[in-house]
Amino acid sequence: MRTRNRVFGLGAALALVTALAPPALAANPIVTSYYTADPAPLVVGNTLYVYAGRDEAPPGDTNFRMREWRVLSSTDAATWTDHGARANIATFPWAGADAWASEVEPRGGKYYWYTSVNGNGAGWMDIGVAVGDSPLGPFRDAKGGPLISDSTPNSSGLNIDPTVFTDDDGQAYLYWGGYWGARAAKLKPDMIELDGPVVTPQGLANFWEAPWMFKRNGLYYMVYAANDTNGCVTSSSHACQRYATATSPLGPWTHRGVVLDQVSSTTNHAGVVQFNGQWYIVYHNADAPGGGDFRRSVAVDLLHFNADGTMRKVTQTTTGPPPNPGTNPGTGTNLAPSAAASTSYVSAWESLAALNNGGTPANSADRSNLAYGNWPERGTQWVEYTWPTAKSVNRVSTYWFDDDQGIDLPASCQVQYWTGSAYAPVPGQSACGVAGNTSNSTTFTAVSTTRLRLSITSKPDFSTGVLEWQAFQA
Ligand code: FUB
Repeated sequence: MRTRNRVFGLGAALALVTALAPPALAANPIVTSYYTADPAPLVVGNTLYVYAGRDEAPPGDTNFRMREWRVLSSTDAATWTDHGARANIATFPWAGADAWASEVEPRGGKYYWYTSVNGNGAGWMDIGVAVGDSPLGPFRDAKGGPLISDSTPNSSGLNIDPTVFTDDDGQAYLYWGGYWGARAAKLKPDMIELDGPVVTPQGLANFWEAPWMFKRNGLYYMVYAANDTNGCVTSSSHACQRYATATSPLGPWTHRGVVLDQVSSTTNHAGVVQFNGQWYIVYHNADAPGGGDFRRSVAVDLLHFNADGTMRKVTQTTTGPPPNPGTNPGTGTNLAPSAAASTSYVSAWESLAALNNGGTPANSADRSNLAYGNWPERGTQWVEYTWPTAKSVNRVSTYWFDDDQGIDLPASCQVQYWTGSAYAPVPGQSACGVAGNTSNSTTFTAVSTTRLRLSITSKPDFSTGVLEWQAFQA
């Protein structure tokens, strides 16, 4: 255990540790190396997360083969980092198959992952809840059994496709359903129990499955899959996305029309989110090479509203949306996710992956998205990003780690770059800030380099650490 002010006599062996960042992906579909379905977007800080199932059906199979839920993230809605599977059927010991559509809802610093999963009890699909302390987990079963099952009074004919919405007053609502049976219920503040009866929402015309709820300018919106041939699809084996609005969260709903036409897969499942001031629709299709109805792929496109609050029909693209890094200080095109991180030293129980995993710390002691620390080393240590090709960089942002034990805020820092033959301070750099509980931005004259280094000098008797280090494209 580390203790502040304790003197440690360990040597300062220099260890080079390299953690390869996950691959960055771009354009639609946003992943083509495997198949993804049923996307659910979530914005946390300056990061857009997408939670999605994985289609594992071999070519020609006509069943869903789905065993895990995966996470992708982006800081510009155009370039994606794959965080792999973060939950699977085994997350729910009472379940046995069918990792279908899911959605994550934050509350009280925790992240609740509502999933469609085939329980081992009577009936078919259930809704389970996993919980984690960060958007990337780790996630564990939050309830020990289904939140919704066929034995839930007034449940849907197919208990799938949860969407959870939390209103401004803190009341959370669960909507779900398939086989034309939309259902809704309030959730208790613990997010794992219903607070009152299951109701049948009114006005969701031609509802088939896949509800997604959000609020904009005081108006509630429900986007959902429909499969009628009355302006929706050419054949009822396909689906479009219709939407309805309401002035209260449980309706009644007023149908407004089709927002997303049928896609290249028979199923059509979407989520809507605002990120960096722009609205997006995240959905799936069958457009990846070798794709099909059971080999689907997630896509992202722009979503536009008219002045009266109605939505314009989405233009489905293969390019995806343009990069939207935002305009707030601390945002921009962050090149860190595409870099490999290395360091002079990392403590065995801490992680270099913290540097560029897209975490948005709540404070300098928040290690919910991992923390890099170099205890028991003192003096000057460094962390570094390496890119396979030269990048033009003119700003970094550093969120320092302070565990109130052996790791403290540094005494000073300096940003350096590889000139091709040596490390040199980046030219014209502004003060390298060492404040806690905030992002410290350092600007400099743009350099073109394959390696950017943050040299960190500790206070006497302390080591140093970093929660997130961003490097921005010039
Ligand atoms: O992915 C399995 C099921 O297909 C989902 O739960 C539905 O929404 C449909 O996309």
